Amino acid sequence: MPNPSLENPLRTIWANNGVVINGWLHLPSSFASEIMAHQGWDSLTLDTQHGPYDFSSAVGMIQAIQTSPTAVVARVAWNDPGTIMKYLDAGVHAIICPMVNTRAECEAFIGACRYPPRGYRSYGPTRAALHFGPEYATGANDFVVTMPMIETAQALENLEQILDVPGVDAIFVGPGDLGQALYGQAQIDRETPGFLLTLERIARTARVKNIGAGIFTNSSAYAKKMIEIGYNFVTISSDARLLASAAKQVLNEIKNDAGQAKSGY
Ligand code: 3PY
Ligand code: MG
Repeated sequence: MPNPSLENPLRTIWANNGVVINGWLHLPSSFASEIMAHQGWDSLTLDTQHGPYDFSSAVGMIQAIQTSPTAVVARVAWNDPGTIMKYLDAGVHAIICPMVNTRAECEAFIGACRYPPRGYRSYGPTRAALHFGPEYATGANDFVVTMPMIETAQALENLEQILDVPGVDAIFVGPGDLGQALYGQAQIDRETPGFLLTLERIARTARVKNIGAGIFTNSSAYAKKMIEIGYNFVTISSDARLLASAAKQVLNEIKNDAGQAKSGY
């Protein structure tokens, strides 16, 4: 489904004060990604940091998602310009970058996503220009959405400086790593009151600066709570978890059992 208008659905939803509902992909399968893409998610994120797949599988997943109108996001494995640029050239709409802790790290991330003079992205939009059309390179700086992750104690300390880097479109909170840093234990959908206040403060700080706020959750109930406290990009669960929980549910029903689904993270 080529998109010659170079309209990024994330920007359109945010411009209309909406919330992006994002799915998360851990299964190294273009068919699984294609199935997810046709369920109505606004965007799907390839978690290339923790998903067990390589770049060529990821390209197949991007192609499969782009048989639908769903936007594609890559969560890169690290703040590495070469990898960020490869995913952009492969045709993703947005990059989520883990572990951005300082203003300088954020500047390096944003610069990798923008062509000169706004950054230092190297020219070569192989698949991106095929999919989005020949005007891709001229429009890319305004098209690509950048999302540095806030998921360490240092990033919390430097929140204002990170948010003030020109070109940051939204931050993305990693509650697992942030909980590990603050409480010594990773936990998604944490209800600790102090943690909820921290999440609220992060969203408020971003929204005051007209920057989006994203977060990972494991349930629609927690995602709704995050929307209420100001998040406008919510991830819910993952393809692996959804598969495991649906399989476990039918097995529990037929066996009259109450076993818990197992899916790893
Ligand atoms: C985290 O929770 O730390 C993430 O990176 C998102 O799952
Ligand atoms: Mg993390």
